[in-house]
Amino acid sequence: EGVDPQEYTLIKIQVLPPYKGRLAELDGKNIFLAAATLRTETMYGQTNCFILPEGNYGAFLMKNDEVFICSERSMKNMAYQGLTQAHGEYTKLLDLKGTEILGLPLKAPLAPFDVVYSLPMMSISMNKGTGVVTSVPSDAPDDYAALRDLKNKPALREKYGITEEMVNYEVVPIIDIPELGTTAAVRLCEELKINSQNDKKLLAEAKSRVYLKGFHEGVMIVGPYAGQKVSVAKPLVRQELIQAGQAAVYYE
Ligand code: A2H
Repeated sequence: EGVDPQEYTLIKIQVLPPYKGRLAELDGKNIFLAAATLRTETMYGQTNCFILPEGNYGAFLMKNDEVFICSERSMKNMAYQGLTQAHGEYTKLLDLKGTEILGLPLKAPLAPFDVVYSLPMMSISMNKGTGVVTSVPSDAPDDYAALRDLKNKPALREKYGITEEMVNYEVVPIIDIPELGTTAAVRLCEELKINSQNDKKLLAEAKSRVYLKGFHEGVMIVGPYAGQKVSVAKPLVRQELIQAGQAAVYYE
């Protein structure tokens, strides 16, 4: 961990009932995958949510009797940030393996789809954020590469019980970046000939190229801030989601 605190936005991605498997024990409660993002203004382009299959997650009781699914490490931090029912304490309702929460139907705030799914991603670190990563393949090279792997590899889907329908989502153009266009992550993955989500070095290069340019020169092309710069839209979208109860502030 670095010295500077990282300020994330937790996006509350709702698990749609009826709950199956071990989640059925939580019937009647609102369950959310709590995804940590630095790019709140990109939530208009969500096509799925990523989970580490081998990761250890928990279902935790939060304020308003909501349930968050995330890493226990992040829940320990959340307990000191006013998100749980008692300061410094948290209640774990279930231990969950990543594989148990794949293929869930979800409703993601601001996404243009009625339902998206939780899918496997191998490069998730359980030591940062919540271990839950919301997927915006238009602007995040890692997300595009991982979604493309699932689309192109039936064996990978079968291994995790993912159907073709769960990955049948087109990239949504949401931000125009000079020279990189409206689906910058796709463009860079092609230019750098990134073959899969395992191409770590090339993905790091793609990320650094899209990230800074997107923030400073990107212009929103969807939503209420269409025509405005990303740097302007970001805090506004964030505030809106927090006020609507669809997101929360999270530091680590
Ligand atoms: B970002 P930093 Cl559109 N493991 O959100 C791997 N990646 C993780 C993670 C974890 N445990 N937790 C969060 N992340 C991702 C959107 C996005 C993101 C876009 C473009 C770039 C981007 C949609 N995915 O991040 O290491 C999350 O993906 C590029 C840096 O803490 C989160 O923001 O700086 C970002 O990495 C946090 O990365």
